[in-house]
Formats: sequence, C-alpha cells, structure tokens
Amino acid sequence: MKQNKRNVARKLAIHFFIFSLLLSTVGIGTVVASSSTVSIDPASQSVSAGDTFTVDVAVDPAGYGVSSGEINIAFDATVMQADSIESGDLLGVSPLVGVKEIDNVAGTIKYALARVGTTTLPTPPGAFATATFTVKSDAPIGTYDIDITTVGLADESFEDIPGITINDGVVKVIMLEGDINGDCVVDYKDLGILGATYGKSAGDADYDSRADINDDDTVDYKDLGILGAHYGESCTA
Ligand SMILES: [Ca+2]
Ligand SMILES: [Ca+2]
Repeated sequence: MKQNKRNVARKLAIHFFIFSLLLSTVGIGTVVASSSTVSIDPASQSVSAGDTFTVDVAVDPAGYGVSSGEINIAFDATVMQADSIESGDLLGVSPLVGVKEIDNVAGTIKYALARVGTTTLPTPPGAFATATFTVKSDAPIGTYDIDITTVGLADESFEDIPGITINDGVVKVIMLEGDINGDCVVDYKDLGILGATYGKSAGDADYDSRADINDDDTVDYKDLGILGAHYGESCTA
C-alpha cells in the first residue's frame, strides 16, 4: 500500500515536471520570437538605362499582427525616378492610405497605410507596398542603393512592433541605353545590329530583340532615335 502511494506520487511528480517543461517551452517560444523583417525585394536586380522596374517592400511580421505602418525609402534621384507606390497584400485588399509622398528631387518616398477592420494574429508575410521606378536614360553604369530609411509597424493593439530588422536593396544599372551589344559604348556596331533587324517585329525571322531599345516588340525609327540620342556615349564618359 505504502509502495503504491509512493508510485502514484512519483508518477504525479513526473507528469507535473513534463507539464511545467511544456509550459516553459511555450513561454520561451513567445519570448524569443524572431524579429520582424522589412525588406526591399528583390534585394538586387540588374537593369539597363531607360528601364522601368519594380521593388516590393516585403514584410515578415514573425508572429505579430500588423494593423498599420509607415515606410520611408531613399533612392538616388539623379539616376532614377519613382513613378508610383501602391499598397501590397499585407494589410488587406484596400488599406487606407494615410500618407503618400514621392519626392523625385530629394529621392524619397513616404508611405503610410492602415488595415480596414480588426487585425487577427498572426499577420502572414506579404508585401506592404510595391514601388515602380524608371532609370534615367543617361544613367551611368553602377550600383545604386534603394534604402528603407525608417519603418514603423503597429501591432493588433496599435502599439509599435519592436526590433524590426531592415534589409535594404540595390539596383545595378548594367547597360547604357542604346548599347545594344553591351560593350559599354554606343557606336556603329550597335547601329549595325539595329540595321540588320530594322523593320522586324517579335516572331519575325532575323528579329533581334536586343535592338528593341524601347521594348515595344518592334525595331523601328523610335529605337533608332534612342540610339542616335546616345550615340558616342560610353561607360567611362
Ligand atoms: Ca555597344
Ligand atoms: Ca522598339
């Protein structure tokens, strides 16, 4: 009998030990939740002068709910201009726009959004916003930063989510506009390639898409005009 009681007591103790171990594991899991991240996505992409490209401001809330946020982006306004910034899927279908300021002189974007309705936990990772840029036609070859200078995200109780990690991005201008063969100079060789496929459209025999500088799937006087405007330029000039 005594032996039995002791066994029961031991079993209870073991159960209690396992139970408290589980509790503490849950507790630890909550405390060391990894930090939320806000990233320029893609982190790096290559474009030519004159190209239009987009970047997402991607958010991984890492378990938090996100009810609203504001981002500030900095870019090199001498090399590119920001065409637009639109909301992504992070804060629901039609979030309220609080602030939307694009400054193509200073090279900054300020954008604030809020979810309509309540925020349920956790908010899945998604795009806070998508920004569209156009590289200037005279942009020099180089690597240019697209930085998230500040970011604030509010949780489901409208309190700041702490310790957000920011991942900036870059865009690499790898080709001069009009440099059809990519040899860092716009010259007669590019003109020759354009001439060989002049008047052709995508799908035609002998169509060379490299000569379609304005990306309208036809090589014509418009592409010739762009080449002419940059004729003689080189990467070091
Ligand atoms: Ca060339
Ligand atoms: Ca064209």
